[in-house]
Amino acid sequence: MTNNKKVLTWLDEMTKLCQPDNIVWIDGSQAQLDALRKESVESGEMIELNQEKLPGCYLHRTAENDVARVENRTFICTSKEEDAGPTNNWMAPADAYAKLSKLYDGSMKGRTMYVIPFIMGVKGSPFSKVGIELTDSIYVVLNMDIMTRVGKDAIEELGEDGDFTKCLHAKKDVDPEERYIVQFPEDNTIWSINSAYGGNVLLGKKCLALRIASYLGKQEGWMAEHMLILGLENPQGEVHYIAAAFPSACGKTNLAMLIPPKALEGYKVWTVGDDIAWLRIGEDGRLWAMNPENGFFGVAPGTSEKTNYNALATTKKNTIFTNVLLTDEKTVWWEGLSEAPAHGTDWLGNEWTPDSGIKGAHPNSRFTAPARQCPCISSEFENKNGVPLSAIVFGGRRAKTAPLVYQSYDWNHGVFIGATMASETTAAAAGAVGVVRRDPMAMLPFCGYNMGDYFAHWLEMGKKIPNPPKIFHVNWFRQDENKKFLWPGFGDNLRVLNWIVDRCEGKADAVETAIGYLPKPEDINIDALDIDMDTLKEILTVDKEIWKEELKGIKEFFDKFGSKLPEGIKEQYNNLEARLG
Ligand code: GTP
Ligand code: SPV
Ligand code: MN
Repeated sequence: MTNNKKVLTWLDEMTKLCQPDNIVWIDGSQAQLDALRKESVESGEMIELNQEKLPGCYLHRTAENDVARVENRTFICTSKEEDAGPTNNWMAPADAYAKLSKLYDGSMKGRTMYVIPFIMGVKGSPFSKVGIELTDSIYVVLNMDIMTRVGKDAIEELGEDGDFTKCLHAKKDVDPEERYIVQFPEDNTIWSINSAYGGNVLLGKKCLALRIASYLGKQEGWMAEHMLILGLENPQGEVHYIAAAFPSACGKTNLAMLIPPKALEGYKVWTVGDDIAWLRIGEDGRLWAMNPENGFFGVAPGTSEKTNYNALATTKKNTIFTNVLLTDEKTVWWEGLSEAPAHGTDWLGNEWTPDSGIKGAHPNSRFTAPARQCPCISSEFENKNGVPLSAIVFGGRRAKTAPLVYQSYDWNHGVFIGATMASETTAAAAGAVGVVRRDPMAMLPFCGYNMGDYFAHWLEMGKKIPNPPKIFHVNWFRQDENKKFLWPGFGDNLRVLNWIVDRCEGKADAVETAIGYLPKPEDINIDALDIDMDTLKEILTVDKEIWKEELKGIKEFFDKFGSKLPEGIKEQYNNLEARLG
């Protein structure tokens, strides 16, 4: 398919290592993909769903031990350990290559190696990046086809001499003890082995578009962020673009596809992206965002017609479901979708009833769906330059501490707010759920270099953007004593976005507090909402004692970075400490 010598040399080397029986280039044609779908159904790797109700849809079950990203087995391999930093696992590149080469050695004997050329970004955009993933999994091929732009287009984009990210994946025996997700930023290389779960194996996504891309962005003067991008259109037809970083399973897909409540008729939200944003300074001096992905790899549980109609509509055709419940009529179900079916097959493949006492779908079960099928996809989704940002929003799950919304004093203070983000952990990564951890800019698991240098890069970017977006923080997850959410969330989050846009336009007032600008309660529209003024006031209060405790956690986290913590961040810390008194 290509004469690019770099590709051919690398392919030759990897073939010698993995020793597949066959090599198949993915050209992106429907005929080829159809044949692969058929093959995967025949082998049992995928289950064909009810083609009348869910045309082009399939179900895949992963191994029980392989249902989420594995952060403790994810490595950043830079020559110097300090370049990976205190928040990443590190191995010396030579050691990692040696260790993993042994695992890959002969791993594809008796199997087919698929060669998937793909583009992250729109073809022909100066901001796009090409990758090639080698894999022995058809599930990976079919998911990459949805999530990225695969085949001939990518080969053309690459050209005779272009550079690309070298991605190698082998499913091997899915052994959790020998599972590795390894990034070599200095070599533009990713090696993944012994997993078959999305985030660990769809190497264009977190591995390339965040870990490798964040490293490239630092060198090249741009940013790769774990952010959704949405366009908020007001009744006058004006659109403001907002990018928002929330940790995994904290509401990006939901916010990106928000449907306005009845009380706010005339507003409309357009989806540009739901997970990753690449940010660059435009010729007009604003910060522009583009979504490098071509599909959504979304959390299934909790997705319903009521909470996220648009996501659900997106998954009605050409979608791959991973680890959801299979109903007796070969459709899919998960907790939070609707009333439970009386009988079905759970994500482990066992017979299930609502009385089984276990969940029918895994809490991190997912759908992979083409972005273009989304009813509210933005007209700018394929714009080669992306969209200009009015606001950047950070957020997380905090039962107490963080108020519903607040605005930073300026860019540097906004970077500090991002750097001090914390959130309760979710099922998107292996490990305990519900534990508060620091997750700066929602990038803790995805920053491809020293996070201290990453903070410095954010501060540097601020100096170079003549007309930067305003920076905010939101928390949809404040709880009362009975752990009930105090804010209705979902579509009603638009009420908060409206205050944000009004602030960007200089239309709304604010109260100056120790942590930033907060809305006056009466400036948040709660028309026709089942929430009283007292509750709203409660979620808009800043408890100085809780925040003084918070400072301790922040300090402890920052201390890890030693001399890598930028002065600009220390200064912000000192300012906050002083304001809290
Ligand atoms: P990743 O794909 O892992 O990056 O996740 P995400 O950030 O896109 O999260 P997503 O939108 O899929 O939401 C994850 C879970 O949070 C789902 O179960 C949602 O139903 C729930 N959720 C989303 N928005 C809200 C909200 O405003 N309030 C409440 N209470 N729950 C929400
Ligand atoms: C996340 O965990 O933030 C995801 C899912 O978007 S995964 O692709 O598995 O990382
Ligand atoms: Mn994500």
